[in-house]
Amino acid sequence: MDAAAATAVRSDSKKARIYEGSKDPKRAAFYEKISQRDLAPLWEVLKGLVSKEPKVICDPAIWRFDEVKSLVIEGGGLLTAQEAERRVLVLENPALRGQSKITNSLFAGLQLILPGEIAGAHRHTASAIRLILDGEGAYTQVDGEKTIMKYGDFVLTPNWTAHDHGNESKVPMIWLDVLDMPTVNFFGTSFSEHLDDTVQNTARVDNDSLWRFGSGVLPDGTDTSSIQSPVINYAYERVRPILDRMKKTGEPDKHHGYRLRYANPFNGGWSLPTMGANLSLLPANFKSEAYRSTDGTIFVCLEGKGATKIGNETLEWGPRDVFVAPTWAPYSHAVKGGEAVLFSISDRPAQEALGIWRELN
Ligand code: GTQ
Repeated sequence: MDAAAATAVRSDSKKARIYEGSKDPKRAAFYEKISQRDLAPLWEVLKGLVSKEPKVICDPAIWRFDEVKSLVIEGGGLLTAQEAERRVLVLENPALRGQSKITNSLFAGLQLILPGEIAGAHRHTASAIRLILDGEGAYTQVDGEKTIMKYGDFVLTPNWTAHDHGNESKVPMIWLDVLDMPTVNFFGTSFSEHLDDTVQNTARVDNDSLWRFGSGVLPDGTDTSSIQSPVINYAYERVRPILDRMKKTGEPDKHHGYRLRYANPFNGGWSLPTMGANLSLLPANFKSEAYRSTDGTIFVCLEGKGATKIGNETLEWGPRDVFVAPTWAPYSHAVKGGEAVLFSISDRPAQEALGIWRELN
């Protein structure tokens, strides 16, 4: 196409009208002219691009388990896990409907596996975590390691690991999936593939990785260079008592209570490079001081009851409820009655790796 033809095509397109609204006719004409060459005036948009403080499209929101469980189960009557590949109801941030995002960088959903069902093996560049919320006894297999999942377990399927799920128990199982898909897609780096066998050839015994790497030792020959944790299931029954030990021996942090971090045992870093998770014990009637950070955070209540004020909104939560605090929104928790346990996850490791994470306390 010669230059004149290209200009003609472009002047037909909507792009040419972007800055038509400029009040100054000379500027408007200039914008129109440069638009023909796919150019635009930075000065019209600079304040939005380099804002004084984070400006994100993301609302505080809560999904109360008791209200959504019946809908998750109802979805189970519409199609099989196999048909769906992953039968998940997406937790869509109300400000980001239709984008499959709970925050700007993360996806979350509630996955259902009915007794006898299998969600076949696949792998993708997006990393996933599961937090088990309802039922007991279904498994996830990750690169040949099978783990049976129970309430509160934190299960990893890191980037490009083969994974499938199956339910050999007698009850439906529901868990929270959190994936970094929006992050991976932001970079345009999504790859995936289906794997032939629906069930992987399990070469390793159940919870092999926790046994190998969860006791402060390293078997000879272990390659410890991985930036993703080798532990597939941080079992709640092993992690939860650590919070009680912290409570017996120290004071709660004014923002986060007694909090631990799910770590990569090879290097003490986060369990995944794109998503970081914590578990907090908030003592009875604890009121946290307001806190804000640049990582929009997904919380899940595992025990107890309370309310979290996020900006001007207060969200009341109880066990299995999922709620989200947007980037840089100040939040504070108030426990109602006995102690509460909150799981949380965000994109903090990714922001830290890029040197852009900030907090204010
Ligand atoms: O279990 O592999 O919620 O691939 C979304 C995409 C779960 C999974 C989701 C997935 C999975």
